[in-house]
Amino acid sequence: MSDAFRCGFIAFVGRPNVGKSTLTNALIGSKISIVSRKAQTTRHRIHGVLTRDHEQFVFVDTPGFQTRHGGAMNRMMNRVVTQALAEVDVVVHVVEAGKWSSGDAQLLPLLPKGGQTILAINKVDALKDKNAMFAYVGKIMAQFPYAAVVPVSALRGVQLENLLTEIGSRLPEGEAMFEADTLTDRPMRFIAAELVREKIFRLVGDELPYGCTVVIEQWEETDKGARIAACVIVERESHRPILLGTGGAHMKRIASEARHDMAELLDKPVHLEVYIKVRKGWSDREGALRDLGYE
Ligand code: GDP
Ligand code: MG
Ligand code: K
Repeated sequence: MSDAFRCGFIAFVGRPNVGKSTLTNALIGSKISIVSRKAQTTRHRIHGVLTRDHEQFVFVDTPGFQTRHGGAMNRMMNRVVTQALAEVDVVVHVVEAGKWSSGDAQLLPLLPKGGQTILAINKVDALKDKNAMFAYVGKIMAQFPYAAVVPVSALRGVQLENLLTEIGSRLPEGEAMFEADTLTDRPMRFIAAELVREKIFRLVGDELPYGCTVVIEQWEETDKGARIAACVIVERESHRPILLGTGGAHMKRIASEARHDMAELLDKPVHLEVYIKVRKGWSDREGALRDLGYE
């Protein structure tokens, strides 16, 4: 293997409760290191970045797999997931040692088969019969051509280095995409704004002809929680009711979903206030941009 620096996107997938969150958090560490983007844009939502001497691991969130919707919706979800997974460099399929259910099997058709999918068998600490592991692995390997298999315990921190090595060796050679360790709140503010924008786009994107800009105007964070205020800037007065929805229903939903995501990202309760400002033709004016915190 060459000494070249490697950098790429990694997605963890698996049915609920296998330990995906615990595992990614154990790998990334508790600190959120999402930082100024050096280059390249991504459609993925970034969960966290781990930078080491020879690799930068960019862990991304993929759309949820578990859906209770029927046929057509399911097919569409699957298409979205398949597409998202095809765009990352390494997929880690997380399963639970000794347990294999239909929820695990359902994922198999969606996983990329080009040698970039790794099987992580989590919770080995909880496995009673260690000898059963061999048969368990054999059964799974017969169903999918995984590039590597790594038994781990996210909870106890077992074999995590090994998992990182397997992932790292499959990342493409290339420069780091993110600054290594600038832990300011600026990138977090940027991400928070993006979260609000994403919710707006999903809910009323079709109806907002000029889109909108989201600016985080207040950010107060303690160990116990965060108080965040986001201002949505639209071009015209007529865009305000579109954003609000009947009885403010759209805005409530946007704020509630964004708040949920922010709380998960920051790992603490979030109080989020979202309000709308109309600023005609603001995007044309450089001064206005500076006022709004854009350099
Ligand atoms: P996710 O739904 O896949 O994100 O799963 P979570 O990370 O939320 O974990 C689900 C449950 O499994 C939690 O109660 C975790 O504490 C537990 N868990 C995660 N990893 C391990 C592990 O390595 N060993 C054991 N014994 N429990 C684990
Ligand atoms: Mg989770
Ligand atoms: K998350």
